[in-house]
Amino acid sequence: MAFKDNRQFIEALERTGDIVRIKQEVDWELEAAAIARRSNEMQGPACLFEKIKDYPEGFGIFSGGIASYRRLAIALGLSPDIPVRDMFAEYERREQHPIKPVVVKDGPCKENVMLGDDVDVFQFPAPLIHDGDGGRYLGTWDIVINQDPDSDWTNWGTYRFMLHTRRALVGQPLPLSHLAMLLTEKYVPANKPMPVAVVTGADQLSTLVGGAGYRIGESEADFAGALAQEPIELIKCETSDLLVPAHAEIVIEGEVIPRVTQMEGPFGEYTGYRSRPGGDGVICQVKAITYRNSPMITMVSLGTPIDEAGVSGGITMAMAYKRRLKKLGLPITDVSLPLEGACHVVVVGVTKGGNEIAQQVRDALTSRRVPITKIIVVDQDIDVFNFGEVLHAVGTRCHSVRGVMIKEHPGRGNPLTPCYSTEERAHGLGATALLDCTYPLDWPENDLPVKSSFNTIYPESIRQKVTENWQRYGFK
Ligand SMILES: Cc1cc2nc3c(=O)[nH]c(=O)nc-3n(C[C@H](O)[C@H](O)[C@H](O)COP(=O)(O)O)c2cc1C
Ligand SMILES: [Mn+2]
Repeated sequence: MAFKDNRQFIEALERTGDIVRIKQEVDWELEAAAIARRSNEMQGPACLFEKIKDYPEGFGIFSGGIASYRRLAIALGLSPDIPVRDMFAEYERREQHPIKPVVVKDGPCKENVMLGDDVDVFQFPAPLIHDGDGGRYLGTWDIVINQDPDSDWTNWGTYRFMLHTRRALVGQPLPLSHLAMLLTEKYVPANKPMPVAVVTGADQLSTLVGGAGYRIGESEADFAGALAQEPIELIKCETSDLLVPAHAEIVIEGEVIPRVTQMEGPFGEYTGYRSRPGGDGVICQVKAITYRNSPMITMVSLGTPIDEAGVSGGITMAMAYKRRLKKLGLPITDVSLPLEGACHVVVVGVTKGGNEIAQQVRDALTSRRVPITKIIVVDQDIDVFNFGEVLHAVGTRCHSVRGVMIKEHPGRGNPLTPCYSTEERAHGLGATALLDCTYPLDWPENDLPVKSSFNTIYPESIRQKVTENWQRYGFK
């Protein structure tokens, strides 16, 4: 079962005790985001802020919707307690069956329509998220929609957008994003404004796919349908032909103006740092705003792990990396990104290891610009989703000379990652350490140590007896 909107999802979170409804008035200026951040850092519940200072009753902020794998499981209609490995397997299965969206004539996002001179983005309680941010962000956990003028490809991406003036937002889609690519390759040469829609408060699965790295020509809406296991309902914009999720809370319709830039940022980034000053951002001239009654902005109070951006990166990057490695025929079991690593640490399980395979994994994963700084390759007896086991392997199986292989990647580094110097950031220089925890292939089988754990060093009969009698022994 999928949730059409955040309102249904919030009800589900209430049933499982995974959300706090905050009725007390909170300030859009830092307070709401600080509360959400603290809850994230305590691995606490999602937050629904129902009364925001300076704003009418009912204009709310919803944060932390899927800031844990438990809540992502709920969003996917799975048991909150499903093992992460099983959730990944189900996600991978669903992703293989994209479902095209359907277009509807009427939808809740049209309950209110603001047009022309009435347009005022300040009428919504856009939060100031971090002290030192360049402005108030209406778009963080959002979907920005644009269209290839030469085909039927519609792109969705999660890109942040900040309030600029009453009728303009400023955002920072990076040069390699599909939005920036369509803008610079198609609209700028034609000197035509590019229609966009900045959607805040779409359902969580649609927003999740906005942040996932699908390929040029692939429509994220089809993958949102895949995850929801039913078509996403879309509805036409008032001022363009773009189609937007019909159950979204707020839709900002606008145009990106070619070659016009304004100051955007700085911002506390997903790496967990404010790692660079503000810079040139694209301007979205707002032409209309449509919104639901009592609209809720979705906000990610981005920062140190774990928040919903980290969870979304954790699962979507693992899927993308696994696809890439499998395509190359590498003997992969599973891929995971420990959430605490802010998408910079990747663990890859292999059925057959050895240095050569580990290096092939590393080369495949770093062939494009990626945030990865550490790649850990483990044999298949290590559970890549159990970071205690992974660290045990790093400590005991990774030879500190033979097993650690470093490599620099000119032009492929992530300039937001603080380990890089100003010089490296300017040139996009990246570096990766490969931690090969696999046993060398030429070691004789009987030289391999026997792992001394309950599951590996006791005969099946004893394990069964112990498990069956567990409570009788006095354990709970
Ligand atoms: C919360 C959040 C905020 C993001 N903000 C930006 C951003 O401002 N600019 C950007 O280029 N990418 C941003 N990203 C990453 C993109 O969403 C991601 O690269 C995605 O693949 C972009 O879609 P595209 O591949 O269709 O361009 C953000 C991701 C998340 C989860
Ligand atoms: Mn895309």
